Amino acid sequence: MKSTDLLMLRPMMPLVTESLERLFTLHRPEPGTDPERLLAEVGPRVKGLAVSGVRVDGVLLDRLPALEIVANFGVGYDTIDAVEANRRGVVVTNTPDVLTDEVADLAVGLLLATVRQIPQVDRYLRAGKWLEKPYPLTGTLRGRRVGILGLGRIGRAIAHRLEAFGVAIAYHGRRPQADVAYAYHPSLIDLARAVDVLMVVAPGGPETKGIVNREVLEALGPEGILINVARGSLVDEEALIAALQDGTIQSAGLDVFADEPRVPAGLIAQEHTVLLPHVGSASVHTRSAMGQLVVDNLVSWFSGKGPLTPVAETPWPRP
Ligand code: 8YV
Repeated sequence: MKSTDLLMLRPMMPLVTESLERLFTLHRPEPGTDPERLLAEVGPRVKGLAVSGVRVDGVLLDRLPALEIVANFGVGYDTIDAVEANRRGVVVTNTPDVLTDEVADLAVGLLLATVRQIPQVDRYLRAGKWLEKPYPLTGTLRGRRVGILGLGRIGRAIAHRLEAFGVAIAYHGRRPQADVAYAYHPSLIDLARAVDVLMVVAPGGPETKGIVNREVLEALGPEGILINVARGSLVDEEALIAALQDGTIQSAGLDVFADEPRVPAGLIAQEHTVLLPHVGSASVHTRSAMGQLVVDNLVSWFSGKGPLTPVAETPWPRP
């Protein structure tokens, strides 16, 4: 394996970089140098690509004719054209399961923080305002109906946690799931009408771009809370800003944005939003498990044992 050439175009966590350097011939651009030069030099012999947030499309794949596998750090792989990779016989892997509980915990925390205004209350105390008067009464989770957009692994883990909070749970996804008792809504707008909390946990990419639009926010209504821990691309941010400004919905808790790390000023200006810098999986424990799974996928592949966690578009064994 040591003679196998791997490429890492952007820095990844030390656990990944150090393991791959030990086991393979890892190529990385020197800090401050143009990755283009490295690509021209080693691209033709690179067999494995380790990525986090790097766009992998036909243009990049053209530069990597010997590529066999793309190992993505993250369960979401909307930055990778997996259909195109499959067409070229390149396997794509992601990091499912190891982050499910962490992201679900964060999602529930973000919901509680948003509905009970926990960050705002903290700011209130620090500003010394408690000495003047108590913080105003907040909204509540009591009696709420929660809709989950995308009942995949993370969506289910969120629903499972929310059962303990005694809230009604419903969902929308491509199809109803036989093994859950939650109410299924065949369209997102129906789900939004039926609930007052919408939790976005569906994959990003062209199919889901902007599906949480003005109509959906109107259907969610003036008591409505939007929570997004998936991808910013699912939400029409302009429509969301307008909906928060004019009271179409009550508030939003967002861990993800359309153009990270840039966050629209129109969202930052809203005191009733809770905004997090994409930290759903960002604990030492879980990021280490994700990094290890990136390494393990590459090791398994180059040991001839196939990928451990191939994505749906590049099934293994090949059909
Ligand atoms: C990643 C994520 O850690 O897994 C995903 O899809 O969004 C995060 O858990 C992040 O994309 C890596 O920076």
